[in-house]
Formats: sequence, structure tokens, C-alpha cells
Amino acid sequence: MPEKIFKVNQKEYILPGNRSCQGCGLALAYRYILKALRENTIMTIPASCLTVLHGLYPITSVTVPALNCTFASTAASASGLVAGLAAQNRTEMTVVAMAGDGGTYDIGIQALSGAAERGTDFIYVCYDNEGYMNTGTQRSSATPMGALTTTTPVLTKQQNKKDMMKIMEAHDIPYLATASPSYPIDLYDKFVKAKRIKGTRYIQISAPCPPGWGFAPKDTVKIGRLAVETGMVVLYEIEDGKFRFTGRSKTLAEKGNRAPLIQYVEKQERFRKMNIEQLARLQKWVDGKWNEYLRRAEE
Ligand SMILES: Cc1ncc(C[n+]2csc(CCOP(=O)(O)OP(=O)(O)O)c2C)c(N)n1
Ligand code: SF4
Repeated sequence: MPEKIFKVNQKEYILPGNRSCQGCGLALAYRYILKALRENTIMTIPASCLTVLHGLYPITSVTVPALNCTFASTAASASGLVAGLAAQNRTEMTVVAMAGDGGTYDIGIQALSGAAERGTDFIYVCYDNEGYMNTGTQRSSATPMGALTTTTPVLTKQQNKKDMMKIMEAHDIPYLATASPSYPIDLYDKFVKAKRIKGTRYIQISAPCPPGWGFAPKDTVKIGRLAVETGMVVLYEIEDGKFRFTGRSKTLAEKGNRAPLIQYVEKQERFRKMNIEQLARLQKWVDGKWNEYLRRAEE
């Protein structure tokens, strides 16, 4: 059963004032994640916008303990934390590794694959802002085709986004989910559920980024909703191998009324050089993924 809004944890774990940009989708998501996970959570975080959001002790704005690790070692450092806490019989603790798409899809994938294969008892969160944003919007393997970045400045990115959920599912882990801060209760429920499950849990969050994607900070929630309305982002979970649409994506799947991709693309500066042919290719890719999910939901 989804949590009702009045049952959501009222406590804040991010204090007022942090170093993220105005309208940062990651900051919104992080607030909801920590509310769902509550106390007894320990984070491990590589270089990223999340490290910047955290800041440094003694002026950090976040109230949970966090380890800053190197880029490639996020999941390995989580394995170390899990082993250390187990040696001290600290069974109340939840270990959470959290990295951007650059730190997950590209640089951290080896350690993540290793930890998932060993069944390390932790939650891995990838916040996907579709680029290396902290260092100025470089292309990652999560950047969608047709987007301008500082490393694809002329022709836009030519390749489709890597399907990281599929890669993680191939590790046969007990729980995977996607989420969006534009749908806070759906996101919150997934973390409440993930906390109760043992083994490796992987949650991927779409994190709209105003400067990197080129939209006004006031529109973050709107852009996140459009991503889901068009099927560019699909909300689902896979529990013990069973696929399930959730939240708004479930309604869209039942009603069959997804919006055309152009409604999402036209609102972001990063797609300003996308041509008709590229838009059609991206729409086809989104439709193909959507049909795959529809088939899986029926299994
Ligand atoms: C080994 C290493 N290479 C490069 C960097 C520089 N660096 C710091 S943050 C960052 C971008 C991280 O991108 P992502 O993981 O997507 O997170 P985001 O910045 O988008 O939050 C880079 C390249 C670094 N700190 N360490
Ligand atoms: S660059 Fe993007 S992800 Fe990073 S803090 Fe700013 S809005 Fe958030």
C-alpha cells in the first residue's frame, strides 16, 4: 500500500541552506530519500554534485554520516562499510551508496557490478541527471541522444542512453526501481520498501538539472513530470524478477495516453540542435522501450 501524505516522516535530514543550484532535482530527491530511510543511515558518496550538496564538516547541511570516496570505488567502499558494521554487530544500520550517472553508468560500474554479484547488503542509488554536471555538463553514457553537452557541442550526442536498469537486473538482485522527485510519494514508498529488503537493492532516480538541461529552476517538477508523461522516464519496480509499473506510469500504461516526446524536448535548451530525424529516432527508441515494459507487465 502506498504511504499516505500525512504518514510521511515529518523530520528533515537536510538542514536549510546547501550548495546545490536553485531548483536542483537531486536536492529534492535526496530530501525525500533521507525522510524514507530515517536515522541509522550511512552514506558513501563519490565526487559529484551530491558531494557539493553535502559540503564539508563542520558546515555540512546533511545530518546523516557520510563517507567521501573516490569515483571508481563507491560500491566497493559500501562493501567495506557493510563488513565493518557487521563485525561490530551494528544490524540497525542501512548502508547507502549514492552517485551520479557518470559515477554509476561509466566510472563506478565495475565496483557496482562486483558488489551486486556478491549480494552486498546495501542500497545503491544512481541519481541520473544525464551528464557530468558538477564539472560543467560533459556527456555520459546516460545522456540522451540529441542533447548538447560541452563534449558534444556541435552535432549533439549521437548514441542512445545506456540501459543501466537492464544491466543491474542481469545481476539477479532482489529489488530494482526507478523514481522521480516529481512524484515524491512513489519515490518515498520505494525507499521504505528497499530498506526492508536484504541484499543489493538498486534505485535509479531521474534528476532534472536546470543549468545542465537548460530550463528555469522553477520548472524542475514540471520537467520531471513531462519526462514521465512522455515515457522518456518510466516509473516501475522489479521485485524478485517481477516487473510492475508504478504511480503515473501505471496509469499511462492502463489508459494508453502517453504524450508525444516533442512536449518534453521543446522545453529544454540542451535539445535545441535536435533535428526532425533525430527526434523521430528518439521517439522510436522511447516507444520500443515502452512496448517492452508493457509486455513485461503482462507476464
Ligand atoms: C577520478 C576522477 N576523475 C575526475 C574527477 C572530476 N570530477 C569530479 S565530479 C565529476 C562529475 C561527476 O559526474 P556524475 O557522476 O554524473 O555526478 P554529477 O556531477 O552529475 O552530480 C568529475 C568528472 C574526479 N573527482 N575524480
Ligand atoms: S548542476 Fe544540476 S545536479 Fe548539480 S547541483 Fe546544479 S542543478 Fe543540481
